[in-house]
Amino acid sequence: MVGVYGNDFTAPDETAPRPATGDEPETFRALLEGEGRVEPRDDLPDAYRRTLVRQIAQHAHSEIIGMQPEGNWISRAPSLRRKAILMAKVQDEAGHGLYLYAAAETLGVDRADLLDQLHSGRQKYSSIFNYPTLTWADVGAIGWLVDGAAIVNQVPLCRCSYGPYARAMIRVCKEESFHQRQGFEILHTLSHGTPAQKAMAQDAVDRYWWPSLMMFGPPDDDSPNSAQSMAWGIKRFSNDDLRQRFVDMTVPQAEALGLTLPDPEIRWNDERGHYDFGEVDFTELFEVIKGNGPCNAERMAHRVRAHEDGAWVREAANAYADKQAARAGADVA
Ligand code: FAQ
Repeated sequence: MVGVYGNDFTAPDETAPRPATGDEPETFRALLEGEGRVEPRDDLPDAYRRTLVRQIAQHAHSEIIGMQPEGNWISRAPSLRRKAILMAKVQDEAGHGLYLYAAAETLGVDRADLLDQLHSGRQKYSSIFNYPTLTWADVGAIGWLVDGAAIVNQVPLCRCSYGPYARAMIRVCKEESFHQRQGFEILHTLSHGTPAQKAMAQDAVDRYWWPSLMMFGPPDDDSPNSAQSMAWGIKRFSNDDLRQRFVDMTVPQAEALGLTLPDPEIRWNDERGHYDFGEVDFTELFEVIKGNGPCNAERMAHRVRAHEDGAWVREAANAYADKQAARAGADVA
């Protein structure tokens, strides 16, 4: 599929029949085998539902926590134009979180419970948002690399077997595509500016490159969920395949920016038809996931505080909804 995002995600194993996965309703298996969409009304195996809730909730939490690193720069953006664009981008991330919570709710869970699980550390969010944004160039690096990685990961999710998740991803990917270009444009401006601006851009890329590769998750051999999620058509490509895809897409873009990637082992491999690249330090990923990244505590404290500060809004919205329902009831009577 060459999509509107310019990404070609066709792979030889794409149409291979998916393995049957044990005790599943016949209708569910038939849907998967026919590349149909599974909808909330369908008879879903409980394990499929739980896997989707886990992934969609983690994805939603990532979008919401992901507002923090860039939100940190809204008041310090270098021009009104940059500020307006950044505010729109951060607002888009909030919107993505909301579509995703809504998609998770179609699986019978409650958004408030998902947030409780995030706040108590029982559900995860993406490791990438535990790194600090030290300079304005970091906003460019996040747009280019983090949104770039998100697009590579999420375009295949537009064809996820679960309908509400797949449909939510279509708009999310269109917006991420704009985000990626704005990050590229920030870095392009800096790398063609003064030597100090170019150095700032290079430093941001040096710090964000390896954590961006970690966004795709552990290596395939060490990914407990991948095989089942691929068999169910939730994930269409493995973590390592997507990581490679991201490297292949990004290396020429770095050249266009006039910036280098902090990996001396990157080189084109004619035989493989891909770029080779150095080893990712997955112990860092596991440490960050465990809560030991540079900003985990700060991100969670800010999120919990924002949630508590917003309690009055939720109470007011509930009171209003109750009043409307009571009025509607009275009208019917
Ligand atoms: N960070 O067996 P696998 C964005 C966990 S959105 C933290 O391979 P799976 C937009 C994983 O949950 C970014 N945890 O797991 C934006 C699992 O733990 P569990 C978020 C990670 O699910 C841009 C365990 O490790 N995107 O950036 C990470 O098959 C800019 C074992 O891993 C999504 O969530 C990690 N990097 O594959 C916003 C996309 N990697 O649950 C603001 C949807 C792995 O068993 C600004 N999600 N873990 O306890 C996915 O595609 C998948 O869930 C993966 C992980 C690929 C992330």
